[in-house]
Amino acid sequence: MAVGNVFSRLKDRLSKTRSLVRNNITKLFTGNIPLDETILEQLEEILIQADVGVDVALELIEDLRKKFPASQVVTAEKVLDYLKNDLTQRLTNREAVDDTTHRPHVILVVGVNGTGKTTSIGKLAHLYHQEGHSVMMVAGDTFRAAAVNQLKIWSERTRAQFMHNDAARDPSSVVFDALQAAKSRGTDVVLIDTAGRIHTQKNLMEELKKIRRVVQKVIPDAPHETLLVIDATTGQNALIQAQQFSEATPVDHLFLSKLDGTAKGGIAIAINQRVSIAVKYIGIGEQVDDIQRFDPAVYVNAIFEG
Ligand SMILES: Nc1nc2c(ncn2[C@@H]2O[C@H](COP(=O)(O)OP(=O)(O)OP(=O)(O)O)[C@@H](O)[C@H]2O)c(=O)[nH]1
Ligand SMILES: [Mg+2]
Repeated sequence: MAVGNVFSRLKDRLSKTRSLVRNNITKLFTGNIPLDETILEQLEEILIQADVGVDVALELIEDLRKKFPASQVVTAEKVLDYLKNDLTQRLTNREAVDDTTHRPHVILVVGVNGTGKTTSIGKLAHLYHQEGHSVMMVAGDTFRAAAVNQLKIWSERTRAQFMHNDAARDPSSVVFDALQAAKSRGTDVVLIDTAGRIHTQKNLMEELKKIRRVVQKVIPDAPHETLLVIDATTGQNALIQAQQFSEATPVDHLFLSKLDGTAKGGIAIAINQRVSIAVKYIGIGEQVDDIQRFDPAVYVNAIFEG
């Protein structure tokens, strides 16, 4: 897809966050309003509602206060433009590693229940397939019977190899078999689905450790990437989840899902500011191609630009 299309699609999918930010700020400034304390407070409220985080919102407001004297009449576009540039300067560009030199390149997908792990695996398979890689999906969620079938459907949609074991209660055995098969077949990318879990569930976190050990038994330097999927619609909870989960188990990158369904899209910015792990991908819908690489500056533009 051409870059321009990607950007307009992102703008479109972020429309809930965009309209919260742009429409409300535009409304504030109808009729040549000076940027006084009342307006600044309302601006702060809008930014907090969009989940950019309280500290980021306060800093932005402080910058606005310094930049524009209280008596000065400003337009909404001027304020939006200032916020966009100010935020862009604050963004941290964390390099998300993109190394697919291993064969197979093993990606372990983890996260809390219902955040979008299985769906995101479908999208990743599509992405890798488009780049010419052969892909294998591994049904490591042996908790729910429906989970295996859900992944199978995604494998059919994306023409990915599919590995499962209906008899296995322990995901490690499926993972072991799958990786051996991937090695002997020369598969490029292996995506391992896992059951949803909360970082405080000791047994389930132990299970993840065991999966990692088994992966390493077959391929010593794997998993090459552990992706934590977090649900943007949970707002500030998503940020807390990212912090707590990554303290409990190794995580390389974040996949921030469901940004299309929320006005809390500022959470991507809050995460960029507060979490040391990079958001690598964003999910912007339920279809196979509703995935984009996360570029913080492009993202801020998509929210603030007219
Ligand atoms: N709108 C929207 N919906 C999404 C996105 N990603 C996932 N979903 C939806 O979120 C719901 C849960 O997705 P799953 O992929 O099943 O989540 P999961 O993390 O695998 O769930 P468990 O395996 O039960 O822990 C489904 O209805 C998906 O269609 C997204 O980017 N946008
Ligand atoms: Mg799942």
